[in-house]
Amino acid sequence: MRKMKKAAAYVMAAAMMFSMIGCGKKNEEATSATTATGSDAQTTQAAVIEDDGDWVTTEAALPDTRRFTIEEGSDAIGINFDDNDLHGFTTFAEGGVFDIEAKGGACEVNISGIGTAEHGCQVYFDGFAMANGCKYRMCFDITSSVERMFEWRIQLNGGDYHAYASDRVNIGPETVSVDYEFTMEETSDPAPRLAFNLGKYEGFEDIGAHTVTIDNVSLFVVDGSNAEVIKGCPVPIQVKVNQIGYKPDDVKSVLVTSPDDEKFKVVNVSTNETVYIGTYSAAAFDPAMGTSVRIGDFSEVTAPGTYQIISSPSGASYEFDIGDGLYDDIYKDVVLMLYNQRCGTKLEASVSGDFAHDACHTQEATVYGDTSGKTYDVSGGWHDAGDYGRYVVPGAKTVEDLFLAYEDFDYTADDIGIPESGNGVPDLLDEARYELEWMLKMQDEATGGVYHKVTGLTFPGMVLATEETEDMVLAPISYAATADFVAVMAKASVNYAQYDQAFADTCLAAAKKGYDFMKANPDMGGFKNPDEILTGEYPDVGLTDETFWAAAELYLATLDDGYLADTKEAIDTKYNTGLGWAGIGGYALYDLAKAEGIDSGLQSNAKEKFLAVAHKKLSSCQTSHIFIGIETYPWGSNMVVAGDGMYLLMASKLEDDPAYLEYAQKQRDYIFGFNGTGYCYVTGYGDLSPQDTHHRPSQALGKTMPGMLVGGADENLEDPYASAVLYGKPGALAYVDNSQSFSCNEITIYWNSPLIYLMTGLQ
Ligand code: 9MR
Ligand code: ZN
Repeated sequence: MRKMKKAAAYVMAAAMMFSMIGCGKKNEEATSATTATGSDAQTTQAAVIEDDGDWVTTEAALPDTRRFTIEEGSDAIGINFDDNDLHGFTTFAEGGVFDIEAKGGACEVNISGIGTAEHGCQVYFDGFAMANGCKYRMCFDITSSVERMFEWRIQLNGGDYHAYASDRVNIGPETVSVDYEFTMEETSDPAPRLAFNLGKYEGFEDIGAHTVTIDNVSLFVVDGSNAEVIKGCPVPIQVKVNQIGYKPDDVKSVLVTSPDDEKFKVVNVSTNETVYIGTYSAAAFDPAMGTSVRIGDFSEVTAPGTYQIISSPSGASYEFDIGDGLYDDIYKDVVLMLYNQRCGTKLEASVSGDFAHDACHTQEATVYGDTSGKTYDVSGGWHDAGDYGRYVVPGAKTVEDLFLAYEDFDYTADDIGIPESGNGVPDLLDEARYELEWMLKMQDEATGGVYHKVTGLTFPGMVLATEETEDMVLAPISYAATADFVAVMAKASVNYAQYDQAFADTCLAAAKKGYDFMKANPDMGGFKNPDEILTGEYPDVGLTDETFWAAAELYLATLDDGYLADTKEAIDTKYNTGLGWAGIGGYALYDLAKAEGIDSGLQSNAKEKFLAVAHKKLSSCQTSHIFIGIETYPWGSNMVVAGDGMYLLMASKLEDDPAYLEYAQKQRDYIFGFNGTGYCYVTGYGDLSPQDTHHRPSQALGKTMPGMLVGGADENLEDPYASAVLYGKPGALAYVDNSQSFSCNEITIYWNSPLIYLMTGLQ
């Protein structure tokens, strides 16, 4: 396997390399004979072949979809509200009570409460760019029905939200015309935010209801002569492969996102010799890619080595390997990522390197809305994602994925490198137990219900975990958290029994107690953040799958008739059959389908239902131009792709069809570079991988933690940075490697976990 290398000018290098390969080079030695595993590789396939010499490679050029150019004497923002339209002006609140309206040719802000911070009432505008070296003039007119002070800012829209330019201004009934000239000294920003902070300032008490009117907002380019050209997203490489590599016997495909390439060759990088020439499939237009794509097959190349595809005329792919054991290092890092996300404990430098830290978030938490002052120890568990919240719902999904990887592949490795390695318990179970011990603390002793999450009231700045010292708050008990808790605790009682019977008993008792809570509260509905809690919500209104999963796992753990009856009833209701954090019915179906010695009608019903979904997924993969199950790209699309790969592997356990394995590998290939953007979506690996993730430890330290799977393409452009730089991109290309883009470039425990399952199964 190959760790990340410096991405060079591959296309050019490839073109030069070709001239070195030259025509008519003699077929000297074969690059390799058969593979070490004794696969059926044939010497002829790996042999150097005659190059036909007819190769043209030009630099790929996709249209530049940048939205913003700097034109001297023009407005980067120019809005006068004369048409009574807000033109994208909108609000953010932290405790503030207010609204905005375009009225009388201006933007009117009606405030009845200023909230708890300067940005307690914020009016903002996104959708412009700021270029380094450019001289701007910020102008607007403003009045307020009462005398007050406020601050306007043009700020980084993420991270520490620091201002590029700002000023505090006293306003009142008389119109104030702000006119402020400045030069953008910092790195160009394609997606800053203009904010009017009309909230609470120190020494500034609530001033009662008032109206602020904003008009004639202009950010004028005074002098653009030194302005840097703002770069859009890099042009994706046209020729895409799995950058980590293939096992000798894998079906191997290359994707070219251009209709013009007819043929490609596979070149051994260390010898510069061509080992295979292939022709592409016919061009097919792929709407999600926004272009025609062609597929080349080079499965015949089986000899271990490092290769590159040269495609005519689109150029070269990144390098990739063929061989065994290519995934050993990346697998470890993908698993260790969970260790690195551990909360409430010291992270050892021997495991975490630069990401080691002392125990974080050890402060006791209060229950939201409880004024008694009672606090609870809910330390432990994994940080969910780029934020430090600990949420039961996605935590349970992660634990289940680890359980399945352990169960389905009998994966008992005890040497992954966590502190528990070598303790005689499989590391995947040790890692899962870290979350389970925390989840046990999240159960309310009195009722058996489970608190939805523990976080601060708001997300912290981009600080280290030990620096989030805000009060911890337990969000209300939710039905989804309780049901997910029940399911994984019930399963834990089975999986840990042979290692620690006492722990297994604790888990089962907790599961039963949680189930009683569910029975007593069937109509709780989905979780909603209380007004003051602004951290991740994980809302889910469809709870039939959660009910089903909880009952099924309790039945499997106990074979009790009561749980059996509930499971039988639940399995025939309508529910989501996914493997997500919200739709989880697939887990229930699968665990029943693969179980032995259970009610046979239930088992076959589950198997039939699970396989029906798997058949659909398989056929979506088979009809997809790029062999993947998804057609649309939601937030966290990489989780769905990894999850589809997982689904296919699970199906292969229930039904014999080699296509399952082949297409599970295709989902893997997508994750590692066989995709629209050409990114290997796991940090630290491949030639092109995310380097600027939305992940507080990485941002605070200025380096990227390895082994993290990012969310990936999100066609809905769900953050301001993405909407600025990805505007107009087709869904499969809607990805940007920037920490401000939390909808593309965040990481989570439950995006890594299906990848852990997939990689465990494919190794
Ligand atoms: O992964 C979640 C995604 O499916 C949702 O669309 C999104 C918005 O609700 O939230 C994502 O989860 C985030 C969570 O709310 C807070 N921690 C970071 C998660 C990943 O972005
Ligand atoms: Zn922590």
